[in-house]
Amino acid sequence: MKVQEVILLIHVLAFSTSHWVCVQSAPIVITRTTLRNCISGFVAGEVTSCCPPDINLNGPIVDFIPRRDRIRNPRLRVRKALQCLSGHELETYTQKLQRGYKLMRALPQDDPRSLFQQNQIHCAYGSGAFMQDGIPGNLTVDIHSNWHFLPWHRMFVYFHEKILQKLLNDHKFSLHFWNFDNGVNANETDSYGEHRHGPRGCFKAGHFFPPLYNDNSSSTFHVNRSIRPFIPNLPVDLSLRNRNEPPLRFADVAVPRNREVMQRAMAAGTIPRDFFGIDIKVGTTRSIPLSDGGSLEFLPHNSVHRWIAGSSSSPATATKDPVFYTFHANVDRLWHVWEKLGMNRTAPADPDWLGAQFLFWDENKVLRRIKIGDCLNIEDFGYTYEPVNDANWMDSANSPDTSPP
Ligand SMILES: [Cu+2]
Repeated sequence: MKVQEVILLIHVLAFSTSHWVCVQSAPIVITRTTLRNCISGFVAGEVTSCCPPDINLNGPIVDFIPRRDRIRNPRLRVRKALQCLSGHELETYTQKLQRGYKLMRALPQDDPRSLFQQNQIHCAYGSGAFMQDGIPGNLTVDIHSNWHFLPWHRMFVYFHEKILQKLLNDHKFSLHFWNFDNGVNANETDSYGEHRHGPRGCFKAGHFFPPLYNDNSSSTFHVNRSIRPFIPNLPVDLSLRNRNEPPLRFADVAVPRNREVMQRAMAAGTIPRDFFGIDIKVGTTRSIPLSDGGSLEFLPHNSVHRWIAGSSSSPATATKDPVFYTFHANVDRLWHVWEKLGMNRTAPADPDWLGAQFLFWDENKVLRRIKIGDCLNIEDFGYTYEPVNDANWMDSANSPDTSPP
């Protein structure tokens, strides 16, 4: 064999080897078998028990069709900033939200739409209760600290919102968001320079715990939180790395620090891993270090969980608190805002991310199968976000004490 032929053969072998490796890699796909094989999970030092009841595992599995909502209702629903609601609109929204959670709490515990089961599904996906199908080694699935985080939570909040719509008999109901990243009041905008999206939308600081969720006589209340949400005029602290840190950081300290955290989280762009987190595929072990998550998940998302504390500190219990869903609507919005910032900020093109599939129960208790590749455009779900001084933190300078470890 001539030298050139040997070189050619090496190239062919190398190509087919890399191709073979490529064919072997596969996205995480959750099936009915995954749900049936659910085991006890383990998270935050505790064993969890959050598998779905058998009663919910039969019945059809229906594919989520992107744009179906859009075709039925061409007008996009608008998820608004809670701090910008006022007057009649605030009154109506408060009544609806409280009624929605009252009904959700009153559903039987084995109804997948009950608040109890909404927490169970997040717990199961987030505590290693689901194992990867069809491979040896009992490898588990996780939706935190990796690239599943943003799309999985987009889907979860979407189905949660559909359940509220069904319970309220109002298909136009939108789950408004806690605009925790926005510490700029209208009368303060000048001191922070120009705004990227121009003077439209709501300009009001949204960094206080939403009062709508703090009324202890209402269904939107949750008892197991730290004292922080109850302290008047205390902004959320997006730089919180330890839930036991002293609770008091008033606006003069918190606002510049929060802006730095936001700027750092959203500046990530050219490498999808930085914003979305590490990849997890079939055969990849569950990622435990929090720092494996993307920049938006790491800080500010994890810090808001720590700041609320109590149930919010663990994936096994965080979704018992109705504030979780408005908080995560804002995380979802920030992913959307990040894409609008441009400059190579695009989603991963890896087929093992795009092809990953999850199962959720919809508003009719039907299991729905949804792929990450079908959830990249919020308008396909029929909703959009109110512009609210988006990205006002992009002009913030970084300081060393908010940098990741
Ligand atoms: Cu979560």
